[in-house]
Amino acid sequence: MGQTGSRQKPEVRILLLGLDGAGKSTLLYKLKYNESFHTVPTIGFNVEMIEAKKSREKIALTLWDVGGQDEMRKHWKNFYQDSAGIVFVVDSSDFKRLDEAKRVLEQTLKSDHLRGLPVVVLANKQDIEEAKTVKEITERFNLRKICSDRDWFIQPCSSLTGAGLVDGFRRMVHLVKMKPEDNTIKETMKHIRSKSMMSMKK
Ligand SMILES: Nc1nc2c(ncn2[C@@H]2O[C@H](COP(=O)(O)OP(=O)(O)OP(=O)(O)O)[C@@H](O)[C@H]2O)c(=O)[nH]1
Ligand SMILES: [Mg+2]
Repeated sequence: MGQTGSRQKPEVRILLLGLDGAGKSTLLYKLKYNESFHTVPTIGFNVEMIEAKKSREKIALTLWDVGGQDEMRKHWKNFYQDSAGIVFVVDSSDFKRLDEAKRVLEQTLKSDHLRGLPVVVLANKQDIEEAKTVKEITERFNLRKICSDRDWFIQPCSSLTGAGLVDGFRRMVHLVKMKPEDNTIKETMKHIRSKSMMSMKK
Protein backbone atom coordinates (compact mmCIF):
# COMPACT_ATOMS: atom_id res chain seq x y z
CA MET A 1 0.00 0.00 0.00
CA GLY A 2 1.16 3.54 -0.62
CA GLN A 3 0.23 6.84 -2.15
CA THR A 4 -1.51 7.12 -5.48
CA GLY A 5 0.22 8.03 -8.72
CA SER A 6 -1.40 9.84 -11.63
CA ARG A 7 -2.54 6.75 -13.62
CA GLN A 8 -6.26 6.13 -13.41
CA LYS A 9 -7.18 3.04 -11.43
CA PRO A 10 -10.44 1.49 -10.38
CA GLU A 11 -11.62 3.29 -7.27
CA VAL A 12 -13.12 1.66 -4.24
CA ARG A 13 -14.85 3.67 -1.50
CA ILE A 14 -14.23 2.57 2.06
CA LEU A 15 -16.07 4.10 5.01
CA LEU A 16 -14.19 4.68 8.26
CA LEU A 17 -16.79 4.73 11.01
CA GLY A 18 -16.77 4.45 14.79
CA LEU A 19 -17.45 6.52 17.90
CA ASP A 20 -15.77 9.87 18.43
CA GLY A 21 -12.29 9.39 19.82
CA ALA A 22 -11.96 5.85 18.44
CA GLY A 23 -8.91 6.89 16.40
CA LYS A 24 -10.24 7.12 12.82
CA SER A 25 -8.45 10.32 11.81
CA THR A 26 -5.21 9.28 13.53
CA LEU A 27 -5.44 6.06 11.54
CA LEU A 28 -6.16 7.83 8.26
CA TYR A 29 -3.05 9.99 8.46
CA LYS A 30 -0.85 7.22 9.78
CA LEU A 31 -1.82 5.06 6.83
CA LYS A 32 -1.47 7.85 4.28
CA TYR A 33 1.66 9.66 5.53
CA ASN A 34 3.08 7.25 8.12
CA GLU A 35 2.99 10.13 10.58
CA SER A 36 1.25 10.58 13.91
CA PHE A 37 -0.58 13.86 13.62
CA HIS A 38 -2.29 15.67 16.44
CA THR A 39 -6.00 15.40 15.60
CA VAL A 40 -9.03 17.39 16.63
CA PRO A 41 -12.57 15.92 16.68
CA THR A 42 -13.78 15.68 13.09
CA ILE A 43 -16.69 17.94 12.30
CA GLY A 44 -17.64 16.79 8.83
CA PHE A 45 -15.25 14.37 7.15
CA ASN A 46 -11.73 13.80 5.88
CA VAL A 47 -10.96 11.90 2.72
CA GLU A 48 -7.69 10.44 1.48
CA MET A 49 -6.75 8.12 -1.33
CA ILE A 50 -4.26 5.29 -0.94
CA GLU A 51 -3.08 2.75 -3.42
CA ALA A 52 -3.53 -0.98 -2.95
CA LYS A 53 -3.31 -4.16 -4.99
CA LYS A 54 -6.15 -6.59 -5.54
CA SER A 55 -5.51 -9.69 -7.63
CA ARG A 56 -2.28 -8.06 -8.89
CA GLU A 57 -4.19 -5.05 -10.14
CA LYS A 58 -3.59 -1.58 -8.73
CA ILE A 59 -6.67 -0.04 -7.19
CA ALA A 60 -7.28 3.25 -5.42
CA LEU A 61 -8.94 3.12 -2.03
CA THR A 62 -10.81 6.28 -1.14
CA LEU A 63 -11.02 6.36 2.63
CA TRP A 64 -13.91 8.42 3.99
CA ASP A 65 -13.30 9.30 7.64
CA VAL A 66 -16.56 10.66 8.98
CA GLY A 67 -16.81 12.37 12.39
CA GLY A 68 -18.14 10.02 15.07
CA GLN A 69 -19.74 12.44 17.53
CA ASP A 70 -23.40 11.84 18.24
CA GLU A 71 -24.38 14.89 16.19
CA MET A 72 -22.25 13.71 13.26
CA ARG A 73 -23.67 10.18 13.20
CA LYS A 74 -26.93 11.52 11.79
CA HIS A 75 -24.99 12.41 8.66
CA TRP A 76 -23.27 9.06 8.18
CA LYS A 77 -25.99 7.85 5.84
CA ASN A 78 -25.07 10.56 3.35
CA PHE A 79 -21.79 8.74 2.80
CA TYR A 80 -23.16 5.22 2.38
CA GLN A 81 -23.99 5.16 -1.31
CA ASP A 82 -21.47 3.39 -3.57
CA SER A 83 -19.35 2.27 -0.65
CA ALA A 84 -17.63 -1.08 -1.04
CA GLY A 85 -16.68 -1.78 2.56
CA ILE A 86 -16.83 -0.58 6.14
CA VAL A 87 -13.92 -0.23 8.53
CA PHE A 88 -15.36 0.18 12.02
CA VAL A 89 -12.84 1.54 14.51
CA VAL A 90 -13.21 0.72 18.22
CA ASP A 91 -11.30 2.23 21.14
CA SER A 92 -10.50 -1.06 22.87
CA SER A 93 -9.37 0.80 26.00
CA ASP A 94 -12.60 2.75 26.52
CA PHE A 95 -14.55 0.10 28.43
CA LYS A 96 -17.38 2.46 29.35
CA ARG A 97 -18.25 3.01 25.69
CA LEU A 98 -17.93 -0.52 24.32
CA ASP A 99 -21.67 -1.13 24.53
CA GLU A 100 -22.37 2.18 22.81
CA ALA A 101 -19.90 1.23 20.06
CA LYS A 102 -21.62 -2.12 19.65
CA ARG A 103 -25.04 -0.47 19.42
CA VAL A 104 -23.81 1.99 16.82
CA LEU A 105 -22.21 -0.75 14.70
CA GLU A 106 -25.33 -2.89 14.90
CA GLN A 107 -27.54 0.04 13.92
CA THR A 108 -25.24 1.04 11.06
CA LEU A 109 -25.25 -2.44 9.57
CA LYS A 110 -29.04 -2.33 9.31
CA SER A 111 -28.89 0.29 6.57
CA ASP A 112 -30.08 -0.96 3.18
CA HIS A 113 -27.24 0.88 1.44
CA LEU A 114 -24.70 -1.14 3.39
CA ARG A 115 -26.39 -4.51 2.99
CA GLY A 116 -23.90 -7.36 2.45
CA LEU A 117 -20.83 -5.09 2.47
CA PRO A 118 -17.76 -6.52 4.17
CA VAL A 119 -16.78 -5.17 7.58
CA VAL A 120 -13.38 -5.00 9.17
CA VAL A 121 -13.54 -4.12 12.86
CA LEU A 122 -10.32 -2.52 14.04
CA ALA A 123 -9.75 -3.16 17.73
CA ASN A 124 -7.70 0.02 18.08
CA LYS A 125 -5.41 1.38 20.83
CA GLN A 126 -3.79 -1.99 21.51
CA ASP A 127 -0.70 -0.06 22.65
CA ILE A 128 -2.62 0.66 25.87
CA GLU A 129 -1.93 -2.15 28.31
CA GLU A 130 -5.51 -2.63 29.52
CA ALA A 131 -7.01 -2.69 26.01
CA LYS A 132 -9.57 -5.43 25.44
CA THR A 133 -8.39 -8.20 23.17
CA VAL A 134 -9.86 -9.13 19.81
CA LYS A 135 -11.47 -12.17 21.44
CA GLU A 136 -13.11 -10.05 24.15
CA ILE A 137 -14.44 -7.54 21.63
CA THR A 138 -15.72 -10.27 19.31
CA GLU A 139 -17.74 -11.69 22.19
CA ARG A 140 -18.87 -8.37 23.67
CA PHE A 141 -20.06 -7.15 20.24
CA ASN A 142 -21.55 -10.52 19.36
CA LEU A 143 -19.82 -10.06 16.00
CA ARG A 144 -20.57 -13.53 14.70
CA LYS A 145 -24.26 -12.75 15.00
CA ILE A 146 -24.43 -9.10 13.96
CA CYS A 147 -22.17 -9.75 10.94
CA SER A 148 -23.69 -13.12 10.03
CA ASP A 149 -25.03 -11.78 6.71
CA ARG A 150 -21.67 -10.54 5.40
CA ASP A 151 -17.91 -11.17 5.33
CA TRP A 152 -16.16 -9.75 8.35
CA PHE A 153 -12.86 -9.72 10.16
CA ILE A 154 -11.52 -8.24 13.38
CA GLN A 155 -7.98 -6.90 13.52
CA PRO A 156 -6.02 -5.66 16.55
CA CYS A 157 -4.17 -2.42 15.82
CA SER A 158 -2.75 0.84 17.05
CA SER A 159 -3.31 3.97 15.00
CA LEU A 160 -0.62 5.59 17.09
CA THR A 161 2.20 3.13 16.32
CA GLY A 162 0.74 1.84 13.05
CA ALA A 163 0.86 -1.79 14.21
CA GLY A 164 -1.78 -3.91 12.49
CA LEU A 165 -3.11 -1.13 10.24
CA VAL A 166 -1.78 -2.41 6.92
CA ASP A 167 -2.92 -5.93 7.80
CA GLY A 168 -6.43 -4.62 8.54
CA PHE A 169 -6.65 -2.78 5.23
CA ARG A 170 -5.18 -5.70 3.29
CA ARG A 171 -8.01 -7.76 4.70
CA MET A 172 -10.51 -5.13 3.61
CA VAL A 173 -9.07 -5.11 0.08
CA HIS A 174 -9.30 -8.88 0.01
CA LEU A 175 -12.96 -8.83 1.06
CA VAL A 176 -14.30 -6.03 -1.18
CA LYS A 177 -16.05 -7.02 -4.35
CA MET A 178 -15.05 -5.01 -7.41
CA LYS A 179 -17.88 -3.83 -9.63
CA PRO A 180 -17.52 -2.70 -13.25
CA GLU A 181 -18.62 0.79 -12.21
CA ASP A 182 -15.63 1.05 -9.88
CA ASN A 183 -13.65 2.06 -12.97
CA THR A 184 -13.15 5.79 -13.03
CA ILE A 185 -15.40 7.89 -15.25
CA LYS A 186 -12.36 8.85 -17.34
CA GLU A 187 -11.51 5.20 -18.04
CA THR A 188 -15.10 4.38 -18.91
CA MET A 189 -15.20 7.29 -21.36
CA LYS A 190 -11.92 6.17 -22.96
CA HIS A 191 -13.35 2.68 -23.34
CA ILE A 192 -16.57 3.97 -24.95
CA ARG A 193 -14.60 6.23 -27.34
CA SER A 194 -12.29 3.42 -28.46
CA LYS A 195 -15.29 1.18 -29.10
CA SER A 196 -17.05 3.81 -31.22
CA MET A 197 -13.84 4.50 -33.23
CA MET A 198 -13.57 0.79 -34.03
CA SER A 199 -17.16 0.59 -35.22
CA MET A 200 -16.63 3.69 -37.45
CA LYS A 201 -13.64 1.99 -39.15
CA LYS A 202 -15.75 -1.05 -40.12
N1 LIG B 1 -2.93 5.36 22.77
C1 LIG B 1 -3.55 5.53 21.60
N2 LIG B 1 -4.21 6.66 21.37
C2 LIG B 1 -4.81 6.78 20.16
C3 LIG B 1 -4.78 5.76 19.18
N3 LIG B 1 -5.50 6.18 18.11
C4 LIG B 1 -5.95 7.40 18.41
N4 LIG B 1 -5.54 7.77 19.63
C5 LIG B 1 -5.84 9.05 20.32
O1 LIG B 1 -7.24 9.13 20.50
C6 LIG B 1 -7.70 10.47 20.35
C7 LIG B 1 -8.80 10.55 19.31
O2 LIG B 1 -8.27 10.20 18.05
P1 LIG B 1 -8.97 10.67 16.68
O3 LIG B 1 -8.20 10.01 15.58
O4 LIG B 1 -9.08 12.13 16.63
O5 LIG B 1 -10.40 10.02 16.84
P2 LIG B 1 -11.61 10.02 15.80
O6 LIG B 1 -12.13 8.64 15.74
O7 LIG B 1 -11.17 10.61 14.50
O8 LIG B 1 -12.67 10.96 16.51
P3 LIG B 1 -13.84 11.87 15.82
O9 LIG B 1 -13.19 12.69 14.76
O10 LIG B 1 -14.39 12.71 16.95
O11 LIG B 1 -14.85 10.92 15.28
C8 LIG B 1 -6.44 11.29 19.99
O12 LIG B 1 -5.95 11.88 21.18
C9 LIG B 1 -5.46 10.25 19.48
O13 LIG B 1 -4.11 10.60 19.68
C10 LIG B 1 -4.07 4.56 19.48
O14 LIG B 1 -3.99 3.60 18.71
N5 LIG B 1 -3.49 4.50 20.71
MG1 LIG C 1 -11.73 12.28 13.45
